[in-house]
Amino acid sequence: SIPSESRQVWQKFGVKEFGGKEEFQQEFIRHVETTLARSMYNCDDLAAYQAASQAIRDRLIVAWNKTQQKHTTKDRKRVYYLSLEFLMGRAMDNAMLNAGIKDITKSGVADLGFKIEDLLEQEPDAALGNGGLGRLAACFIDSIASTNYPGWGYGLRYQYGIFKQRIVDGYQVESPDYWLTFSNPWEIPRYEIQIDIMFYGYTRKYTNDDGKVVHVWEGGEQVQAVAYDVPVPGYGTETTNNLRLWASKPTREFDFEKFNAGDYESSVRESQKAETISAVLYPNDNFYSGKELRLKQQYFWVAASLNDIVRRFKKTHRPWKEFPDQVAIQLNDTHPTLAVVELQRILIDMEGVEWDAAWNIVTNTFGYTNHTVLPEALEKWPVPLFTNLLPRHMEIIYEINLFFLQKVEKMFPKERDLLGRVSIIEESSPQQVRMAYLAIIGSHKVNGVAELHSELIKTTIFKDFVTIYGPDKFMNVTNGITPRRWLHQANPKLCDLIASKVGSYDFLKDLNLLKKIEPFAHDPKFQDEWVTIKKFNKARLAAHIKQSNGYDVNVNALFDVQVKRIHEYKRQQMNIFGVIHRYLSIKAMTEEEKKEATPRVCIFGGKSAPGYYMAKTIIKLINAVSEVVNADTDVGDLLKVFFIADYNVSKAEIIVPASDISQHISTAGTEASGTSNMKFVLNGGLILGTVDGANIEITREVGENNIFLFGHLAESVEDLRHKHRFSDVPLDPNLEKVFNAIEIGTFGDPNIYVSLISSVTGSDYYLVSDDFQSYLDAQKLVDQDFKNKDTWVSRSITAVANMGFFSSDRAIDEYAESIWNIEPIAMD
Ligand code: 6GP
Repeated sequence: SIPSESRQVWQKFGVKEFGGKEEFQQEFIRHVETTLARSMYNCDDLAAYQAASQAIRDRLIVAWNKTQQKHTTKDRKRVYYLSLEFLMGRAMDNAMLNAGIKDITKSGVADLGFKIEDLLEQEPDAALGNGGLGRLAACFIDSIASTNYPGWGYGLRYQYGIFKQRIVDGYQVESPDYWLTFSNPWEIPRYEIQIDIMFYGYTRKYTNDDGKVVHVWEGGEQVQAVAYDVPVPGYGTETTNNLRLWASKPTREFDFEKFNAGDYESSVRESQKAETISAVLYPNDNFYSGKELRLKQQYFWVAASLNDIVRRFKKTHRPWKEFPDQVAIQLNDTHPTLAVVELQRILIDMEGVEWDAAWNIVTNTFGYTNHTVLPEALEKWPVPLFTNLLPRHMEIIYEINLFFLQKVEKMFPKERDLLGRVSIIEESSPQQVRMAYLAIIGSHKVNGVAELHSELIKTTIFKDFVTIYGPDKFMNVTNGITPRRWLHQANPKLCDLIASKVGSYDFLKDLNLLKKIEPFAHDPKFQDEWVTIKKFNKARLAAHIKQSNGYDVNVNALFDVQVKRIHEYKRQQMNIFGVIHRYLSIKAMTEEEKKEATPRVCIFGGKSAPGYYMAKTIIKLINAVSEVVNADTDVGDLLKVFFIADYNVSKAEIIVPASDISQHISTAGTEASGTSNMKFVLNGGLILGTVDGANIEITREVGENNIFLFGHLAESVEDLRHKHRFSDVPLDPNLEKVFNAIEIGTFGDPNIYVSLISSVTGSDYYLVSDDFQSYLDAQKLVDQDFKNKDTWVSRSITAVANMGFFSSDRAIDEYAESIWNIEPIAMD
């Protein structure tokens, strides 16, 4: 380390965070002229964005360094959030807000001839996730930093994030998202942190001099993991945590032997193969596809992260049994479940810890969050593939399973079927490793993400495990969202209005303070301002629609929004069928009736997995309906339909604040929580939704008068499905009219929609027909209620006032207290 006399020199010149506007400008120009090697004569918006973000990044790094030093000296327990997805969106606006330098940077760049809005637009989204699960991880790390908890995220640095979506001839077309074209100012490459990761090979065992059986895994393919650190600034605190993303690279650039033998091509092939591991995000949401490369990604990331965590722990020279006092690891769904096995392997094979002691450490370290009950999303890896890729891990899984099943057998000696049901190995052909079971067995707590969902996992997919472990291992932590991005960043005007009543911006840290606006729900002046802001946000979205879809929309119409991944269970098909029903009704109206009707703009957005045929058909139908309806002069302003292409985080920031109504209409029991439902209500939109996921808790908080609920309840779903399978259930008559319209070619070639229609007329797994009438009734109520402007706005205000519970800060406090057992460390 540095000798003490030299430390003074270090301290004298230690980098300080820039304070005022002029210091920011100095830094900005320094980065333009040196980092970018440009000048005021060739500094365009892109260069200005890069220079500004470099200046802000420097500031974050200073705070990051202080935080990490503090956390290391305090030597307290940390949490590590393992997620294969972090759907971060843009970083610059958030960094300015959280660091409290928005005003100085805004006016700082203005003096230099730039508009901050133009610079923000230059940044590509960090789109390293598919949907809910990935965006939740992003909200969570924001909250961990903002509430001063010591915690890191660990993920993969994909070169290609979620694909970009274009609509061609009504169909989704995917193109790659190479988001790293220009260097990424928000990451710090740590080329010195390189970790060797092995795949394949074989295992052998021998007895050492002490008579102990030693297992070795050797002879496999090696790649290297390189760390990239992304600073995560907390809001209104200096705490700046770390998100460490791993990239793969070859251990050797190429094979010299082959090279010298003239086989240049195959000598570089190996290096290309290694880089492939972290190259691309799998574009599936709520769906498991058993690709070997995906399992490789999982192990690569888990092994690198654990190596890092273990190395950090070893520096403290504590005994192994204290590992869970220093380290909590949260598994974001089953994707990181191999971490359970890897930690056991490190302890028993590398560190010589006894099996039982090691297993105790492992189970006290991990917590597992489940995000779905959909059967097609549950990960199961074929044993042959697994054994080939990770032979030693497979052996350890067999052992874990053996000990577990022995325990179960002892507890329930008479229940022979139970063993087969709870075994980690499914006895199919080929056998499969059930990752969720492994995650449960390897963790001390298992949680769902909303009350209903947490109940459902206990009574359905994980029922047997509740019998075995008792109910205390299973709990609920209802999801939340960060108010920094989803209120302040997305809706600064509403934020200012709220602050004028709350008396400060403290509600961005303590969202329960929103309650203070409730007394103004009927205050005409406050209502006026509220409405004006909603209109402004609608106009902002209208401008976007004009640019992307080429239409002018009436901002006085009711904006009805459904944006989320396209999935049959989320029922965008029901929404578009409802739109068709509305279109047919308008066509049948007299001029008098038309005057009474509420004008609507129906807005859709979302990506389909590239291989998901039914979801792609739904997108096509939405676009086909849009084309016909928008061109129909009979309809005029009464109905417009838009599909906004390439829905992502930064588009959500424009769309969410502009809704009057948003739809969260999954078949009851299928949407674990939903988080966009929270975002829309927080921004003053009301929900049209089913009794599912977090809609239920939102209803409880905002009051049932301030939400439009419809449809069958989760408890009836099984019976209804049964009826569809075993008897002839008549199709809903209104839906029948809709199908007739499609079938006679009203929206183009009807052949395209044959399978979509028969998914409903057949088994109707998602109960579209069963819920259709109730859906139309709820829509009718929405139309009527929207006409009454006064009550509508007071409901909107009341709903926002009661959204405090849905801050991700609250969710993180619950995890910290009941699962991680960690405490905040204040930065003074
Ligand atoms: C999603 C759930 O579908 C959504 O309801 C929830 O809000 C979100 O997770 C966050 O908890 N699940 C996924 O995106 C997924 O892929 C495996 O689960």
